[in-house]
Amino acid sequence: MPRIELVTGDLTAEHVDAIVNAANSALLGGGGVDGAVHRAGGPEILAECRRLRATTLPDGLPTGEAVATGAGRLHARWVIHAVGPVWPGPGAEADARRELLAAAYRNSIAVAAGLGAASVAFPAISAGVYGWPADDAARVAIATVAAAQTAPPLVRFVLFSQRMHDEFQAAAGHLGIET
Ligand code: AR6
Repeated sequence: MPRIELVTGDLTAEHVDAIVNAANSALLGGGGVDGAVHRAGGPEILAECRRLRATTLPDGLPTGEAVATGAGRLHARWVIHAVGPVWPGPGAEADARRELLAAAYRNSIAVAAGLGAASVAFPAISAGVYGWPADDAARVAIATVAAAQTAPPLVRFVLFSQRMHDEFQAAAGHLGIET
């Protein structure tokens, strides 16, 4: 199990091997973390995303999957673009999509480990524009990362607000995971 750290702050200021971007299937930028990553990282990241779309991912990156690019001007070697699901509202569909949210974390961790990253920083995937409730998003994030078989030794969750940090702290406490 990786060491898990929870911090409040801006993901794009992280000094880690890999930064995970909460992207969308088009991989061509957007708001939230995605906008911040492309703004801070510069045009190289978008150029690489466009190349991926023109070659291996003509239909975009499916929800739950992850793919790496370089990190441009960010203090990282790679950006791992992951696509979380949109919150559908409570009910059966939420249960199905929760698995896709877990997959977004699992696949990002697998890509980071495959690259040989020693550290990876995550935002709270799906918990912004995609509307996933913060407590649920935090539980899925922490439980999935803690269960990862092969993971970088350090996983940092970089939460944008104290409230989100508190949710992650509570989830870790609930699951008995030290941070
Ligand atoms: N550092 C850390 N966390 C941040 C930052 C930042 N710089 N900026 C926002 N957050 P979101 P999603 C938090 O919306 O819900 C985009 O348009 C934010 O407060 O970035 O997966 C994409 O292109 C929230 O807690 O991602 C997609 O279309 C969390 O990061 C769509 O939004 C995730 O919010 C993806 O939506």
